[in-house]
Amino acid sequence: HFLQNVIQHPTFQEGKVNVNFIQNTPSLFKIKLPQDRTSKAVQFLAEVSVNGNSDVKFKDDNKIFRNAKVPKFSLSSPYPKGTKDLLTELGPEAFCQWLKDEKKIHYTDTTMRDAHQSLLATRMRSFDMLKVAESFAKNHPNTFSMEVWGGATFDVCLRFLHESPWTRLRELRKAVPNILFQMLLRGSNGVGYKAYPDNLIERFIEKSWENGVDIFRIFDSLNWVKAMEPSINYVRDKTSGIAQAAISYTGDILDTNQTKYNLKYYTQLAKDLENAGAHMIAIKDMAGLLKPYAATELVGALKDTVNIPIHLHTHDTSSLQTASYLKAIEAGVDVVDVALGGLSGLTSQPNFNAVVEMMKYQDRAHDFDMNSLNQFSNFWEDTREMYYPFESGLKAGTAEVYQHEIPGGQYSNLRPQAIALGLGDRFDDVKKMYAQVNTMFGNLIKVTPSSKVVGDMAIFMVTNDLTPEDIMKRGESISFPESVINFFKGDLGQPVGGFPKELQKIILKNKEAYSDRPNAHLEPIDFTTEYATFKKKFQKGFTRAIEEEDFLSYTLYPKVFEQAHENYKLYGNLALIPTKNFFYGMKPGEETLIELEPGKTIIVKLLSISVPNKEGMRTVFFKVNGENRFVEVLDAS
Ligand code: 3PY
Ligand code: ZN
Repeated sequence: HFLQNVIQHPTFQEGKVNVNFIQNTPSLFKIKLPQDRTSKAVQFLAEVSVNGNSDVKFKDDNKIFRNAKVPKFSLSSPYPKGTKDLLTELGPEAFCQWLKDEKKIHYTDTTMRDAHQSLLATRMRSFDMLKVAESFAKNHPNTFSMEVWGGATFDVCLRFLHESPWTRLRELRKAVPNILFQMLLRGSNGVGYKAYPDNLIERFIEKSWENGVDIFRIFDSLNWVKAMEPSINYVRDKTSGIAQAAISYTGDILDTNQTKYNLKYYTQLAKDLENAGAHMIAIKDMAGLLKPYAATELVGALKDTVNIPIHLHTHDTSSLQTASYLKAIEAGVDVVDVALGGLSGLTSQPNFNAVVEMMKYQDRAHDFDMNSLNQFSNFWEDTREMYYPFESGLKAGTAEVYQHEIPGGQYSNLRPQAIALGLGDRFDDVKKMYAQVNTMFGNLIKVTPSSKVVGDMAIFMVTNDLTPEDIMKRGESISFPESVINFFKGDLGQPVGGFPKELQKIILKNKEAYSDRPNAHLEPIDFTTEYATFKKKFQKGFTRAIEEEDFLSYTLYPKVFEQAHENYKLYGNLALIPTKNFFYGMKPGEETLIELEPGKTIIVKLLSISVPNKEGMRTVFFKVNGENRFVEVLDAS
């Protein structure tokens, strides 16, 4: 807009610009923003049609999308009762007892969180989720829970999709009032990559519950119980939801040479988490390393150790994990995480539809209408087409995962990260280096954010052609990535068995390390004054009342929030734009419908796009609800 003002200014057009032109022409900074919702939406469509969406790194103009069909349901019929109703009726303790007594195997559907985080770099938009949510809730109320929030979705939702994660949660809750909602919480790291003040985590949990989360899956990226304890307590004290504490699984308990993370380590960890107040235990197999026979051992041992339900999570990177589910189910696991077929497999969760079929006619079978469940799989398979720029490129299961141990949720990000740094052809080296860095760092639990530290270091070493020996020999003169320095300082907590001392000295140089909780070093948030300051700063430009939830987003991700706010001022609520148009704009002759609010839909037809004029401006002509409109856009190419 600023550039448009410059180009259209008479001084500029007459060619009389001097060095002080910008400084002496304050009117250049008066940016006229489209005011009403329709104009904002049309402005966005014009810009993305001319310049593309900057998040889409390559576009296939010949791509044909299929129309994703929402499985049939009755708008007017009431929602069948589900687990959410049961939790409300029983409360968390009795609910967990009910679950333990259930003979049937239960299923958590991760489609709207981990599945797309792990396959499509977390880009799934609320628009597509909301299309199908009510239908799913009415057709499959016997689903144990839906993981719909947390992990990387919070950040990506704001940063790349320009949506409010809170609005997503609230809208989904309205559409699905009957099935438990689950979120992934990184303990003291919240939904971020670093430690946050305790009182921020506390408020975040309380607000997440108020907006619709029922089950909080709490983990720590180093399996440090001390770091999970506060979150477990906040869920217990501030909500009527379920505190599910996760043991993050790495290595192979069947390998007798691996003594660090053995069966005893995991059972003790589970016992400690039960003692810390967890209502349920999750086995969080983030990289998909829990092989079938190991699942028998682990689940069996955990069942003997704790008195609370066990929930198993895995990623099918190797393609072996359905077998692990079978063994875990035989060993008495209570719930398993699955994703609807179209978004399952590989770095995502095992296939919901196939696992239900596997259990048919067996003692622990859980009845699902397969015809309907398959339609939901097809919905996602068709919808997925629109997200093609974000596919990870992995085409088949890979047993390499047992060597590199890269979490499924990281894999789909690490590849684009490597490509962006010019290491596209060296991704094999990055994977190998990831394993070497893990060994150098003392064999870590690798899950967000500790996995990011290992990834950052691997990329740093490959980029600079460094070997582990180089680091040990000449590390004193190397400046390491910030995330690596902070990690060795203790900013993510303490790893099992401590830090490798020699390497810690090399990396920290003169910096002091500490070993208590990182959160203890952080000033608490002063909610009263900081929220008031925030409101003053941001209320202008919001077409709705600003809320404490916005303040929480800002406190967790200040820069990302500011950028999202700028976008909101320019384009309004982008979550309302259909996905195809959001990523690829419109072609001449194309028509789209935008529902600005229930009952208020605009019909937008793009008529034509002019060639650029001398200043590079294109005029985009539309028909909006039958009326002609045009928008000028600077062609940035
Ligand atoms: C996350 O923290 O986002 C994860 O999915 C970890 O596995
Ligand atoms: Zn996962």
